[in-house]
Amino acid sequence: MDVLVNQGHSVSTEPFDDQKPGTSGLRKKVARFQEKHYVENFIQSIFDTLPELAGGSLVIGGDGRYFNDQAIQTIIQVVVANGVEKLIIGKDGLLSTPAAAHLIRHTNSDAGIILSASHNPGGPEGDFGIKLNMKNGGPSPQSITDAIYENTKSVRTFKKIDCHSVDLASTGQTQVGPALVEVIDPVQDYADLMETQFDFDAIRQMPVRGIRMVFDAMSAVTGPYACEIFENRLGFPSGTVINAQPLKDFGGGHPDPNPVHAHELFDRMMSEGSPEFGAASDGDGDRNLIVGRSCPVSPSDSLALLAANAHLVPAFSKGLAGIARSMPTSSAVDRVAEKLGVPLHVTPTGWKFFGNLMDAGLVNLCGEESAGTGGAHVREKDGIWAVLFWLNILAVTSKSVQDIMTDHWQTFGRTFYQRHDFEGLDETRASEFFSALEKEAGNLVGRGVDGLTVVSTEVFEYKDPTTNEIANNQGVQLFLDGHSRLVFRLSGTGTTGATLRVYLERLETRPEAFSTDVADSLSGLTKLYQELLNLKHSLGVTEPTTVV
Ligand code: VG1
Ligand code: CO
Repeated sequence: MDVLVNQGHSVSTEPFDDQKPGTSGLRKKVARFQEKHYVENFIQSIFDTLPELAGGSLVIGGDGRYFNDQAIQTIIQVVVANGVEKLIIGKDGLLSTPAAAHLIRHTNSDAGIILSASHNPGGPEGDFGIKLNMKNGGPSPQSITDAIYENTKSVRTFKKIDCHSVDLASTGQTQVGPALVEVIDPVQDYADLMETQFDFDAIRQMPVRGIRMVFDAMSAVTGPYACEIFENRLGFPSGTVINAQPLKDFGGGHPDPNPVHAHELFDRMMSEGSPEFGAASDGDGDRNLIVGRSCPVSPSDSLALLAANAHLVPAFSKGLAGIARSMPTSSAVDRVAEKLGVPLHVTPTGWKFFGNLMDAGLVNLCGEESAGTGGAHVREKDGIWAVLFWLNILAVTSKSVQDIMTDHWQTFGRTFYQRHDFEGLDETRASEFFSALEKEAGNLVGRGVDGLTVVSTEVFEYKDPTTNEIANNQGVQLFLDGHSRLVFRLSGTGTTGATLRVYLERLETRPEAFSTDVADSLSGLTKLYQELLNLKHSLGVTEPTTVV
């Protein structure tokens, strides 16, 4: 059935001044996205930037949050009018970010539009977002997002067709004027890909041996993927996946897999008789949290551990080409790379900086302290992939999470790590504060408390080795004596006020100190940044709003 009512026509519009993509796409309050032409302007600006998408094929899907359905119907109208000939859309408009990335590659599509504000809350009062991914599956690089932003400032018309709503509730094909819309099962292809990456036979022995796991889908997009993979294909019993039904408002929570927001999982894993393995993902399925029985694993440690054990999984049967981490991610993985003799790259925050390195074959394992881990299989961070990576290692070593982490620390030392977020700051005040910090960081050399002294400082600048493009002002680093570091940056994903992130890390090499409480281990660094920054004076705050 053809749902077309009218061929494409041009509609006049006025530009919006706030359509600058941040760390991961354009992210705003739902109410902003609901304003007349807000979605249309942004999508048209994508086509004004990349006219070659006309005649091509696009993948579309989102994390199912409030406004997902309406946004997709609007996007269909604009992209078809702009000449896209084939649209591949997840059933019910659902696609996790890594599944969308895989579909782009698997179907040889030209790009993908992913609707998500990731770990930000959803619902009418919550957040919404649009991300553009490229032909390689990964996020559009900075040069493209910058060009799209330039176009949003001057867009005066957009193209659209008029059509009835396309039925996304069942799989199948629909003709929308000149374009073919194919609604597909969002899970199947992705689950098949996972079977090629890991030893499913070995993992299937875990439930047989009585090992239990719990996976918290946080009422977000990974529920259907997790049920298919962990319960149906790997044989973990029904009920292993909790909060499995994707909800438009994620049940009122933040779908952010950290100890604060995934407390249901945490409480379970810290209690007596807990399952042996726990994990969670975020709104759009690209993050992962790993927690053993009474043993949370910091994302930076997880990256290091996966790197050290990559040789155990089929995905890395050809070895590690190289590893990349974002700058604030701890240096735990650096020590693994050094021991393995594998090149290490340090990039700015955000997955878009990893894509070129993977395309060039320079790296095939990447990670961020914010619970993002991924390989070259999709060019995105991938929550379920990381969980399977862990399961595969546990299955073939028959070790517990606690034992495997302890063994790792014995070899490499333990890097204690925390992030302190100061949220809801006044934007002007925060950006003035940060500019001053960038200018004056050098003056902090020699300052210190309790034997911790600032040895050197750096405003992080990154030169992409494949394009020579420079990304500057990517955060301030203070290096301290004794393998400790403080990093400061402003978040690029929030929608209310500004967020200052402070990252703390300290290397501990004395085995008897490995079991120290993380906050205690970092108390000296905490005291140091509070003294150096004098946040009460500069930003009117003293304590972080979130510590993870
Ligand atoms: C945060 C994280 C960053 C991550 C980004 C997108 O960005 O720090 O590591 O890549 O979110 O993740 P920022 O600018 O707020 O610090 V997701 O799961 O939202 O796609
Ligand atoms: Co995410």
